[in-house]
Amino acid sequence: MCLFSEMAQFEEVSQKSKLHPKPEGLTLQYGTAGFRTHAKHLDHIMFRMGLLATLRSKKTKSTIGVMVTASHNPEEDNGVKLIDPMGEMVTAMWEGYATQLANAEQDSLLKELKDIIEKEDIDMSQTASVYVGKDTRPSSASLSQAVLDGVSSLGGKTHDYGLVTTPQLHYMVCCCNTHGCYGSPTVEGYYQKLSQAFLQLTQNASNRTDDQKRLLVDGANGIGALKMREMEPFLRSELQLVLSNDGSSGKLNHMCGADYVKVQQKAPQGMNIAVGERCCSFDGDADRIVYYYTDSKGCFHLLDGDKIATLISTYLKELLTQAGLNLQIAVVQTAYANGSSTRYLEDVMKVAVCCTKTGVKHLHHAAQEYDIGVYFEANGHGTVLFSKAAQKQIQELVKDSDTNDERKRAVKLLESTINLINQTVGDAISDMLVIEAVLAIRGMSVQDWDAIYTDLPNRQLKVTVSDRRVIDTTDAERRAVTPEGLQDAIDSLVKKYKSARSFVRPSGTEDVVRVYAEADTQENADSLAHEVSLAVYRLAGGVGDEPKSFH
Ligand code: NG1
Ligand code: ZN
Repeated sequence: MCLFSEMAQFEEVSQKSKLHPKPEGLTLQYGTAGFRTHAKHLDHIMFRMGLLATLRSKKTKSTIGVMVTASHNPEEDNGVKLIDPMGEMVTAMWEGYATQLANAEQDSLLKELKDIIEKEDIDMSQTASVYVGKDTRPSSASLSQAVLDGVSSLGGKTHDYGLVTTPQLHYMVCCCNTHGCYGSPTVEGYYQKLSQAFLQLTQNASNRTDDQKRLLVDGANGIGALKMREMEPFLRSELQLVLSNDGSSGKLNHMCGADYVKVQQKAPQGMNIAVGERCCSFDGDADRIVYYYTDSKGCFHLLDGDKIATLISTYLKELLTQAGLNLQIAVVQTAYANGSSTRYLEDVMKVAVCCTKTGVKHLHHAAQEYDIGVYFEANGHGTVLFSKAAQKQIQELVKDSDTNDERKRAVKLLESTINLINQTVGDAISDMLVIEAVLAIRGMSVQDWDAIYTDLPNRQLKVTVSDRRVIDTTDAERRAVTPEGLQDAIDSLVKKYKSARSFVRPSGTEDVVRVYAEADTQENADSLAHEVSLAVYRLAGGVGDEPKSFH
């Protein structure tokens, strides 16, 4: 590009950025899942993320995605996530650039932009393409317009997908950059790919009654509900959805959605649940899902990410055996995984289990190390990754005319399961269809699934300290290295209880220290969590009142 046109481009950025001014002094971090805060602070961030996505696109010579959403946060918040060429989350290096660009004061924006261009040696004459999507928040329309403005001010091309779920946008980006190999980059293409795979799988489940096909879905009053309505006709009544919290009256994520159900351990409001009925909840941008039901005694049963990982990995392992395929399967969890799930997977299922730091990008990376990597956070965000070699072996076996019927059936099921899974990122719609298909094929009720193992009672608490960075952890966040004495204190508290475990870590999304405890009874889990909270409060600079006991 000639110097003159490059200068003209920067002039355009400079002019346009004045329409999206940064409030002086405001600093934000690209956190665990992008920028996230009250929507009123985000206009400049969105414009600048449009700029950064354009640079990333020029650098990678691929289409990049920008999703405007704050997931499970309250409706007043918003946020933005960047999507890399294969549909995965943007790399750590570029997360750093995102923070750098977001926090540049108005008069140094161009300087920071040029700094990134220089460091990454970006050819500014390269074309750029950015896909943009948004959730249903009232603020999302103007914020996504700010992203589009950012891209066009640097001369990038945009495709505005409008209202889509986060995983749908990840899927589009992957489809585009793989030139259609992953599917066609349209919302309709997504529905077609997933529903076809789902219908193929459920053909293997005989005599399902309407009751078995019925599923109650809590859409968190968000984008997931809207997209399920669109997708429903593609499923040809093989799944009979009863949608509630569909956004027609209630507020996004308010007393509903996956995060509410997981943290409160109770059913969402706005849903009429009969005894034993199978229910699930999406979060606000439909990248997380949890299942649940209520028993005849009125007891609430949650089937979280750990139960989902167990169901799916058990099913896949069985198919691999039947297909006679020697592929290594592993489950990736975090320290928040219930101890019972880890024990069941390792001791009974003989599946390799690996533990990573909190945050899906860590799980995603770890899962890429195996032929088949099943990863889920306890909160219901997760998916399954199949290595290229594993997919090739499966596809070749499907075509092999020498295989017997049992092997053929198993390998065809594996092939359809791969097509049903959104491998780019955790996807509530895709995960839901996989779970429904597995339950149907294995003839299992939600109660049978729940009975695979019993969760250890657990409790999660938060402690406010003056600086949460004083806590440093190791061993996938399961042990605290600093402050001195904290880990010793936790160790001696844990010894007082049966089947107990506890750890603490600074949150990556809130200004708190999280405390997790599990033990043989709920009362013991609660006491242990409280005692560990007190240790954090005393040894890590607690502020405000001392943590209070539950009982
Ligand atoms: P932090 O705040 O770092 O614990 C939370 C969740 C993560 C992840 C991120 C991003 C828990 C205990 N933590 O992280 O699993 O989903 O938010 O949304 O659920
Ligand atoms: Zn989400």
